[in-house]
Amino acid sequence: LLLSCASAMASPAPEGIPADMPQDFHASDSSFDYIRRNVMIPMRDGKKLHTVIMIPKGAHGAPILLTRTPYNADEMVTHNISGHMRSALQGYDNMPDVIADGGYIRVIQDVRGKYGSEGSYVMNRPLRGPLNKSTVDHATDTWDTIEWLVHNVHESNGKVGIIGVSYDGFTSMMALFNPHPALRAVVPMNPMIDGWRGDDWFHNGAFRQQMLPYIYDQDATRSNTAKWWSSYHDDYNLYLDAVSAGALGKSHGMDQIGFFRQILAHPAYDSFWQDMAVDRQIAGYGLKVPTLLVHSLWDQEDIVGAIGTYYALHDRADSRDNLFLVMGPWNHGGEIRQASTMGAVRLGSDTGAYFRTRILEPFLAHYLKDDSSVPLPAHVTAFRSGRNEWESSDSLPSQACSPCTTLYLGAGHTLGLTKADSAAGTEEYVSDPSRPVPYLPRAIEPIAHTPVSAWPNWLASDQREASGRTDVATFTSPVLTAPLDIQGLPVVHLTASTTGTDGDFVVKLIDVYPDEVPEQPEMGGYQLMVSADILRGRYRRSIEHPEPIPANTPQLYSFALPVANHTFLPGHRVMIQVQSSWFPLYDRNPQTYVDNIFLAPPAAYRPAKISIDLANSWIDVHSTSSVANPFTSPRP
Ligand code: PG9
Repeated sequence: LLLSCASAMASPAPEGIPADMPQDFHASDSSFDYIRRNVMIPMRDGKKLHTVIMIPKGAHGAPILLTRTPYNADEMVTHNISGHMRSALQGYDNMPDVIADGGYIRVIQDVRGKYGSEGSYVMNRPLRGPLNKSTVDHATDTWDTIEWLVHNVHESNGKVGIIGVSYDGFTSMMALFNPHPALRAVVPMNPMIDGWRGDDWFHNGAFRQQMLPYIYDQDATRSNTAKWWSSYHDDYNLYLDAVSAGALGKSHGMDQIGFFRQILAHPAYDSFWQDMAVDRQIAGYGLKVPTLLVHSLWDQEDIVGAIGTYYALHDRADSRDNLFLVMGPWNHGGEIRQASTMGAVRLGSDTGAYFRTRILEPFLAHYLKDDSSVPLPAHVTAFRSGRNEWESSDSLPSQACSPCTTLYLGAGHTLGLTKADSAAGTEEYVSDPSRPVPYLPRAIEPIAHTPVSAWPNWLASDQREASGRTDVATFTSPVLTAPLDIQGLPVVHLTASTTGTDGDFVVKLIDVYPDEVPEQPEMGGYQLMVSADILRGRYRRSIEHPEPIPANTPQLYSFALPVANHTFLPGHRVMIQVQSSWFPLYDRNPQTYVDNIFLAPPAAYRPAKISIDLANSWIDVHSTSSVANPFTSPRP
């Protein structure tokens, strides 16, 4: 008897000595304030997805908050090993104050093909259709998961919310297609929606090459055991020496990775990207479940997703009641943390806590806790930077600029409300691909795309280094005497010629602080980007069908910048900067037209002289200022 008992407890001993490790170790959790279950949930195609379920002890009739992730479910709930659910939920994409204090059952699932889940991984796996001929996608996997949860988690009230940042915001969006009836609330935070137009992979056709390490780590192995390597301390040199993003990826063996091959094969906005764009898909489908989109105004990774989705839906009468949006002064995912500053900018209060307690918690309680008496937030809640105030309204202004203030580029590096005449001529600079404009000042910190670097806050970094370069054209307004309040999407109307046959145009709308800021001296003269983006010139007429730029011939480059909700305060100035590289975040444009920039040979990279036609260049901003001319109105 003794012998058989011992063999039941220990692992078999094929090597002649009993192993120390049991077959299946259970952490002792009698003192914990939660129960943790690790389950494999079967999907309709027979594959099982690894899912961690954290149930507050004694829970009864509690709602479920689900997150589906490619980032390791186990790790996300064991960041701090602790007997307290509040501490265990300190890891990535968790909010202990909302989830643990709110009494939710927390469920985190590895998406198929990642970490503990079976099946194969496909980056941003498309919905079933032209790009996915299988029987499963994230929509079916979510449906199957919720079906299992409501039948097997007896402590729940049968109501499920799905929530997550970025990729986990993308998987949250996917739950909206043929949603399970138990799905009652969806919260895509900084969701990855359109990888070509402005989320992680490209912005208007310019490739975000510092995503290569992400693709390598995520897509080479199931559990991210192969790690990106570099023999450079400074990414600027790494990417410059590699010549093109395609060459760098290939030198790392990335042509073994399916998604890298797809990127190389689809530099333009063809059907591959169009059919993957979730805003286009949801626009055709409608919003059937209450959804709170969360947007960060300084989102360095997915600055288009939430707003693109909002605009895709807000004209559909059947979707309006379910559509909620909050936008705040955050970087990517900043809303789930303490957020009383955005980089160097002080915000006057913890805007992350405001979002969680005033918007997210009531939204979740209203739909998930049988308590419809909790008042809902407004359909749109937006932080107004500059004034540092929250505003609420029924909707965002339409994408057409009305009422509109036009900021005209002028001679002598000026910016104003009067259109320059043809005598103003051109503003010129030489863009040299052998010395591209860095997106961060290199002398302060080598540019590295790692979480410890300046990356998370770079969109709010001081632009004065760039304004002093001869390859950046800078236009500055007079000092404001009244506030200039802007809202919505600024639209660039830039007319320029180049001596090359291709080229990029980066346009930045900047708030220049007064030379002296007594309450925060280091902000004196600070140049804060309020909205900025890049357009690859070959896509100026069609993002689907690129074409060369005729050399020395003025062309119109018109594109929308990311949404802003900002007040330029009296004493500040408005600045616009124009440049032709943003390196190494974006791959260099060789400035000589080649079919595929990923494969551009070294000889194609040539300097080009850019001439901006001042009489035909401006930015339209949707303005809510009460005064006609904030540069001349008497100071209030
Ligand atoms: N921005 C990241 C990402 C999302 C989707 C695809 C690729 C990258 C993220 O933070 O998850």
